[in-house]
Amino acid sequence: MKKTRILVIGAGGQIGSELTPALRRVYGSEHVVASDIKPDICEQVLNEGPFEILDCMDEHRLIEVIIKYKITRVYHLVALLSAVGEHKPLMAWNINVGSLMNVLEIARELHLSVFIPSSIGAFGPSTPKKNTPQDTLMRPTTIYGITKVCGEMLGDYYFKKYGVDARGLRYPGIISNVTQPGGGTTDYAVEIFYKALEEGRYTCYLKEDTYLDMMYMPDAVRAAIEVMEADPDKLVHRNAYNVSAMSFSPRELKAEIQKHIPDFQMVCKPDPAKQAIADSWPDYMDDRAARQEWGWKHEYDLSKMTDDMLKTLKKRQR
Ligand code: AKB
Repeated sequence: MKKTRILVIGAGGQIGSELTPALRRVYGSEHVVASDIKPDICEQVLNEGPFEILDCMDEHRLIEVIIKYKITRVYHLVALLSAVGEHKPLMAWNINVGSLMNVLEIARELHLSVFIPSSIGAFGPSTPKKNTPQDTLMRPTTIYGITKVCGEMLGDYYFKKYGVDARGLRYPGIISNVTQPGGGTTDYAVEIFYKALEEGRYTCYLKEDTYLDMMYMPDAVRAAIEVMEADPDKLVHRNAYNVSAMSFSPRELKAEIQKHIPDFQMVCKPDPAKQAIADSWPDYMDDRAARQEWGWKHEYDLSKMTDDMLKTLKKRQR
């Protein structure tokens, strides 16, 4: 069997910073090439295996890197997130869809498998909000969401038409303690931990009763590896599995943090643009397809995630 050699595009981003080291532990450091448009990224990613500066819009450079390292699988993690995308729609389209098209075209020619991350952002206000089904109405109202639906469909198209082994997940908001996200609607659930420890207070840009699906990074990383390793014969919904772990509101997250930091205070000053995006997304998804088709199982709930986030960030502050 051909050895798996992986290229991570966007290795310096929120997911890439933790997925790249995890992939290196599974497949061997020399078989996982990290790439990003800039070299000022997390040191572990930069130093513990091959790294290439790569602008994924540059298809010639993409081919060069793929051939140089005999790549067989690409993790395409580059994206402009939901809130920032609303200010830069053309850029969001070009980055989120244009770069994916480059990857899929090369995958078609060189027989690569591709991981395509989708998001709860692919859903819209007409989607059922609670227990959002795997197959349902998808009419997103953000440019980010439109690019995510498009990415899901491109994955299906390249699989059906050309046999490209493209697979993907609909990620909830991801909570992590290595690289902070930027420009997303769910970012509050990360910022709040830093502010709780640094200042003991946080001003939240969403209403306190806004429910959103969330996931802790160790689960997000494991899901990305497991779906790509899953038995292809068992996959029905290849390109966009709902994956859930926990759903909470800012009020519930505040209460959980207060169990560790009793003086922690939070006020909510909703930002109308971000609130409108959050209101158009599900409260929580039904992820039975992922559980049945490839054995998805989350490990972190709200209390386990909060405990680990605070412990890890506190250790790093010392
Ligand atoms: C965002 O908020 O834009 C992202 C996402 C849910 O896809 N974190």
